[in-house]
Amino acid sequence: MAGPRLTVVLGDITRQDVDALVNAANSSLQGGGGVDGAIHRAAGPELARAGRDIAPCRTGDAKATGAYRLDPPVRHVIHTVGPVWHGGGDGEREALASCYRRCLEVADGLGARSLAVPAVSTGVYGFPAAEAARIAVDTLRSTPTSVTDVRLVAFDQPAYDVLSDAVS
Ligand code: AR6
Repeated sequence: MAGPRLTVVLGDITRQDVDALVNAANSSLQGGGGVDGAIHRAAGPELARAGRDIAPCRTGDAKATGAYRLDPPVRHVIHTVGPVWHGGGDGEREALASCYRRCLEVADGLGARSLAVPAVSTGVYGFPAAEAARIAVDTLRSTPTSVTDVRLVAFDQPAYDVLSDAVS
């Protein structure tokens, strides 16, 4: 299987026309700040209830829920828990790669062909953005999957530049 086509876009992940959104969650799957907060606001309170039913989610793992009030064609939210950056000696890189691998595996299980993914761990969790972008791109390209399109969503111009560099 060829790897998915990777596209970098600038904007809000909740506005992407894809089958599934990836959420940078925490282990409780109950919502939070950043992209997690935005997705929970857009999906409505059903999302936290669904999260509670399948929590906890370990660092490096991913679990899916429905998309509730998110606009079609989005039908699934794939929640992944990135590592907190502690300087890089604590398995952070491996854990981040595992997040992207597991998201593709879960997407395959759902039959999702297009995904929008945020820059997992690069906000509150403090993972250096350029290295995180390289890990995201390398992992998405090297993991066998039926997903055909991955939209890497940057929320601001610096994130867009870093992701564009990693893709090129
Ligand atoms: N669309 C796309 N990207 C966004 C959006 C959005 N609407 N909002 C923020 N980002 P973060 P983390 C970017 O902090 O580092 C939460 O509280 C943001 O600019 O959302 O994995 C969870 O509950 C950054 O580039 O996630 C966890 O406790 C990227 O998304 C914790 O934060 C990730 O930043 C997870 O921390």
